[in-house]
Amino acid sequence: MATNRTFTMLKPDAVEKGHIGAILEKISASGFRIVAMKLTQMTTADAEEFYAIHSERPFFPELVTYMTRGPIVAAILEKENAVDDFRALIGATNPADAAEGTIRKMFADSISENAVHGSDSDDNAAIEGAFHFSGRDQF
Ligand code: YYY
Ligand code: MG
Repeated sequence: MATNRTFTMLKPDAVEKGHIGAILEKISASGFRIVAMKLTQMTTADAEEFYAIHSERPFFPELVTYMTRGPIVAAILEKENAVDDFRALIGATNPADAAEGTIRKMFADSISENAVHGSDSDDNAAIEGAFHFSGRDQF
């Protein structure tokens, strides 16, 4: 499988709890190269657009409030089989269902505040990376 990219966010709960360093350490130790990264904060419009696919779901208002309440770390990661391997590293959406050793199992408390985002396809990785970074930020 060729080297490719995924997109991640360390979400507001992870940043608030001081887990940026520990999560980045685990990401790096798992073989991902950080291609682009920044601390930023999403506006309501940003979060509504980023999660537009979930706009009709009952948890959507809570999701937008959560994702905008404080800083996040946005990053583009590179590795062979990046999308699938990163989804495996973060674990199930609900940390209660996530395997031991996964980032959500280690750092998340609930399905609604689950510490980290990982793209679910190569197409969405490209869309989500472009949402947060300009062409000049990427190399
Ligand atoms: O891709 P992933 O983050 O694992 O889950 P999605 O089904 O795409 O949902 C996005 C986001 O929405 C999830 O990370 C938390 C939140 N959410 C929720 O609060 N309650 C749910 N029942 C499902 C998802
Ligand atoms: Mg998803």
